[in-house]
Amino acid sequence: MSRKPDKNKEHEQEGLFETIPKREGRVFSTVGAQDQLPVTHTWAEFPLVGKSNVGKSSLTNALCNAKLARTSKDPGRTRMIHFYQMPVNGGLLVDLPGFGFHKASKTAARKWAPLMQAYFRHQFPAAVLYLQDCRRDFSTEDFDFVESLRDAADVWLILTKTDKLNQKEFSQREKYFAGQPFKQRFFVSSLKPGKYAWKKFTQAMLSAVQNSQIQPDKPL
Ligand SMILES: Nc1nc2c(ncn2[C@@H]2O[C@H](COP(=O)(O)OP(=O)(O)O)[C@@H](O)[C@H]2O)c(=O)[nH]1
Ligand SMILES: [Mg+2]
Repeated sequence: MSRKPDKNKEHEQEGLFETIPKREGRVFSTVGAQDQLPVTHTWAEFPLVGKSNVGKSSLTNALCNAKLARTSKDPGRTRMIHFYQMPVNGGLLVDLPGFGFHKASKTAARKWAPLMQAYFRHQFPAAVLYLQDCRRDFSTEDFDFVESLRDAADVWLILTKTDKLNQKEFSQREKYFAGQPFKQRFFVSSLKPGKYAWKKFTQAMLSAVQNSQIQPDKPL
């Protein structure tokens, strides 16, 4: 009797770090003001954007194979822009301050917003990683924010905390997000790197890093 292949099991069989070498990333720089933004022309840069607590720091750590970014149950802890060097040549992750629902004071929030705007004015991301908890629907606030990001770069939808879904919920959420306007969409879990669409996601990042290093003006 032949058994139907189990979709989630297939994902499980994907190697843990087939695409990202099992070396550790490292801190590249930490920036608290606009004039401290680093010059990164020779790097492919991936800013992580999303609400506080969505899993930006956890994803950074999972992609860097190291505990570099502070994760927290207390939303709104990241007040600076943190640049991390991925364990692949030329890839940078950028942990941006989370937006919305933070407990910090209004004054502090006003101070971070210009820093985020300055980031998108000065840097040229290979792709913006827009993180969304896979259990949550999009709000108008999310859509407005995504639309404003599209001017800066390609926006990839990264669905976090996929490990929280059972198989039935997983297919429901797949359907929901398939109806949303994103060219690239990946279900991931930072607790279980290697599962779900981890491999596709890391491969897409590696391709983007390689493409950004091809300089067409340069004679071969
Ligand atoms: N189950 C599960 N929890 C996660 C995952 N990613 C992050 N978390 C948890 O969500 C909380 C917020 O994560 P954090 O990375 O600090 O979010 P940030 O505010 O966007 O940087 C922490 O308690 C994490 O342990 C995931 O993939 N699966
Ligand atoms: Mg964080």
